Amino acid sequence: MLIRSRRAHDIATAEITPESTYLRRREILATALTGVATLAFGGARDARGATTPKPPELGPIIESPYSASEEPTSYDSVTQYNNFYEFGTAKEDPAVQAASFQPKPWSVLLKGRLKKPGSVPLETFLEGHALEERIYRFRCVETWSMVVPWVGIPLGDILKRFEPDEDAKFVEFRTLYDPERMPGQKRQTLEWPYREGLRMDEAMHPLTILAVGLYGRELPNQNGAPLRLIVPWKYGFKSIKSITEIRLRTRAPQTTWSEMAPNEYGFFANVNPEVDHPRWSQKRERRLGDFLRRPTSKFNGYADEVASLYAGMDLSKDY
Ligand SMILES: Nc1nc2c(c(=O)[nH]1)N[C@H]1C(S)=C(S)[C@@H](COP(=O)(O)O)O[C@H]1N2
Ligand SMILES: [Mo]
Repeated sequence: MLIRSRRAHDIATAEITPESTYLRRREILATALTGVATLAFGGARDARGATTPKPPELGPIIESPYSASEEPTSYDSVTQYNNFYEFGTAKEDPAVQAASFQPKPWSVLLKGRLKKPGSVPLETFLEGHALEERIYRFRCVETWSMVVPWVGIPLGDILKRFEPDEDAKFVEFRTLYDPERMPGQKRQTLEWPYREGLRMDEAMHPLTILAVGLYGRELPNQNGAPLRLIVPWKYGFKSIKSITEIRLRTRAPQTTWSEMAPNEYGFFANVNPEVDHPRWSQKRERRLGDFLRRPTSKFNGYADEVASLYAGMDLSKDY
């Protein structure tokens, strides 16, 4: 018990990078990016000097009407300031430690309360669906946010193909478990594999997508290649990366962060500036690249679309 709660505390603390450290890193980054070699490679140079080529461009993509109108955060910020504990716990780790990860071939196991379960190769899984670019606001539970041109497919469209039955009330997602390919899993920083969950109506909501790319290219490894969840009205930790298993369930699944620190992270994790995180306020956020903070909006600005899903619930209890 003691070990467990200490571990959860250490990790929860590691989730926040002090802003002074972060701002200093950005200065270093800005200096590194003036290097001509970086530009010649057409890739990004991270804070430790590693150069990673950009992933291949995706085929035809349609623009989504769900896109936000804000200015997107730079490609470099989106791909060099990440949370992905499978590749290290510091924000600049994944860009370096995931560089040699091979996300293909890949298949996703669909199981549970489905009439057509099975193991489906990524390509088959995506067949017949148009790729959409959706510029979404993305808010991490920590004090930072960004605006990302994700490329993906509505999760609901995909689930329908595998025919959920009437008892399907929740969806559970799991990340790949393979410590040889994901070295962070050799350490007990989290209970592996990373797990997340949505209620069925959240999963079927048209804002929820399975993302396979960003900025018109395949997903960089550090952002969850080859496919990850995006639920734009929830905190970033719901957006599980490198998914290998999707299971339809009757009851709510256990999720990684609410298991580690239940008083800090709940199942719903809707962006809610009115409810403080036990260790910091959630009233304001810093857009990556900005200097000043801005007020955080309820449901991350998507209240018109999703507030009705939670009618009658006390969102300070169901956080
Ligand atoms: N498998 C896995 N998925 C994950 C995480 C993780 O550590 N492992 N971190 C989560 C958290 S806390 C955040 S804020 C987002 C960050 O996504 P980004 O790196 O693309 O910005 O990924 C989420 N998905
Ligand atoms: Mo996060």
